[in-house]
Amino acid sequence: MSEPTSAYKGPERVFSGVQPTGNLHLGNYLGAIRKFVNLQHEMECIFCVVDMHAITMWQDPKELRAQTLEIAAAYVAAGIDPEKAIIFNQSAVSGHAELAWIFNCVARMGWLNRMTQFKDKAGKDKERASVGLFVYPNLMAADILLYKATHVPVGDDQKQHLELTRDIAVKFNNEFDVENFFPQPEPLIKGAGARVMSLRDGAAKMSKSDPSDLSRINLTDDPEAIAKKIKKARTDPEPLPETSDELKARPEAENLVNIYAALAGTASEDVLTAYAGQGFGVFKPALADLAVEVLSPITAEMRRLQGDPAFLEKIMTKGSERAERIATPILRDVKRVVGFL
Ligand code: AQP
Repeated sequence: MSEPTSAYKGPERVFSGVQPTGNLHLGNYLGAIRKFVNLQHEMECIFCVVDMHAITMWQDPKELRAQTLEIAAAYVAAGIDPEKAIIFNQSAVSGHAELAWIFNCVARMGWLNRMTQFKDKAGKDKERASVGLFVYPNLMAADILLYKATHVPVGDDQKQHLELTRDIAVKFNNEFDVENFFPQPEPLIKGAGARVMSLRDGAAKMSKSDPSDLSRINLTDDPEAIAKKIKKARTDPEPLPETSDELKARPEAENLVNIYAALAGTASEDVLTAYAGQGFGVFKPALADLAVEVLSPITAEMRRLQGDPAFLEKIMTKGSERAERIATPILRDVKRVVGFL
């Protein structure tokens, strides 16, 4: 486990979240949720369904509620033990919003102007984007630092936001002259699943909001859908090479090899050792079998849990009470440091 780089002496704690914006996919699973499952055995973990982040883009209220429960179901179905790790939804703990406001006053416009995700999501018409979408990274910093989390498992796309969180922590500590009050949280990004790309375009990340359902494997897909999407995945006519270096100019092929490696828990080199010289006619069915083997039990358990919303709501209520107990004294200290009466 990598160490947070500051001299922070508080307890080690993990925080991460997933937005309830629908179409939970293989990238969310390999880049984030699967890491959560492993980390719960190593340190105290807080896993959030970040519904306040979700509304930075329009969400239908009824769907938002259903999708919030879907993420909770995915967490538990993937193997997170709600008795051990804390599972809750962000809006249930008001400290997230309170600390985000303070960070809105710590972070600089110039820092946020550099955030590539805002540029991607706002698109060409930035004037029509919500203010919330612009200050999203400050809320993310608040999510993490409200619990003084030291480790944050995320996919590669969140690297820049994590750097901003660290900058906010440092600026707060320096400006208010409270050395090591906030830790500088360490991103946990590395690994074969850190950047799962679209099945239709090796240059774009697999994403919930991609209009093409063929671009992603959803955690709700049945085995037939998974096999069909992998069969239709864009590739090239060349057989698989012997080394990863030879895949560099073949992003779609590289993506499928990386997905196989991540699902199998092995290195891309090992996948190439097994499949070098084979074409996609052989590799794709093997990948589909593996994806079905790993994902089907999770999908089935998700469906079962979604049939019992009262159970999921109970987990979240208990989780939010546990989260609140950690956050309350930290937020009280923050307010004292800032000078609020
Ligand atoms: N393609 C990906 N590969 C690896 N990790 C990924 N993550 C997302 N996409 C990939 C990681 O999943 C976690 C939860 O993501 P999120 O729900 O907070 O939102 P996001 O990053 O905006 O994910 P999407 O699916 O791509 O949504 P849209 O389409 O709305 O942008 C994070 O840890 C993220 O890094």
